[in-house]
Amino acid sequence: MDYNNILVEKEDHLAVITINRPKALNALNDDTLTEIDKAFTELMEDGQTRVVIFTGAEKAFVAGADIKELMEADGEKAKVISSKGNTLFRLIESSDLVSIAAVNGFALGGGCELAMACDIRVASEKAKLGQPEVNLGLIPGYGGTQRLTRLVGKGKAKELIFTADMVDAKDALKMGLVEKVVDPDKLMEKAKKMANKIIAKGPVAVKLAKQAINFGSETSLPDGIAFEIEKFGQVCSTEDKNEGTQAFLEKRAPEFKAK
Ligand code: DAK
Repeated sequence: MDYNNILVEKEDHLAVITINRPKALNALNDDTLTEIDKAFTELMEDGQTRVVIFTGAEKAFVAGADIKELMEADGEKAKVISSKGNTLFRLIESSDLVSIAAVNGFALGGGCELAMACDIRVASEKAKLGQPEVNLGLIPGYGGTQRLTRLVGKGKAKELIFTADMVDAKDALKMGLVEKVVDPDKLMEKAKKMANKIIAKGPVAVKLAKQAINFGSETSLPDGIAFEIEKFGQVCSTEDKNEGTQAFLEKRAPEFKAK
């Protein structure tokens, strides 16, 4: 499938989606959201992909929602764009696929929100992240007020959103906005290394662990623990659990079948 605003590469269980509108610093316009949605949905349904890396072409990851398009949108159109972006980001967050944001440069506004909807963020030393919407008289519209608060805490989220300050990768790491900072030339290599490490694990186990972490982060501890018990029971009735435990005892590498 050919796209105008993104590139999609597949290597076995790994896929890379590159947002590719470098002239607009990969800003997310309506067409780009449509293409990401289509590509991601296809990856969810192909029965092969397990990890998706999101990155951006050239100097930006994604510099936000497309400001030109936002400016021109009337109330009705704005509602459509808002609902579309939010639905897509929730799909990425709640999907059984693991998503890694390889943040190569500016991740601002909707770009930071896309990175935060991913499971894990690996940033280049050149990355700059932030939620600068108040500069435009807006507030974050793709989950930024919620996901940033959950990642970095209420005070830091308020500081970043109220001041519109960008943070560099080192500070983002310190506050828990990204999980790893790497040499810019090694960003994709490191992101793929992490992806392949995850791919080598029990696929059902990774999927259920993601579900449990997501569920627990949105509910009370007792409900989260109850959910974990449920998922633990589920994972213990898989062939992969038998293979994993047996392989350990036989001192060999497991051969997981995603069953
Ligand atoms: N949208 C459209 N074009 C953008 C853009 C963006 N977000 N960011 C950059 N560009 C374009 C620039 O206009 C410029 O285009 P030309 O002038 O060459 O035609 C080109 O990309 C290169 O940008 P610069 O010349 O500005 O590059 P610099 O290196 O000098 O500066 C920068 C890089 C990232 C600091 C700067 O471009 C910048 O400040 N960009 C805007 C960043 C920003 O404010 N992002 C947040 C966007 S607001 C909602 C849903 C979602 C949202 C809100 C509400 N609901 C539905 C209610 C989300 C909002 C946002 O994300």
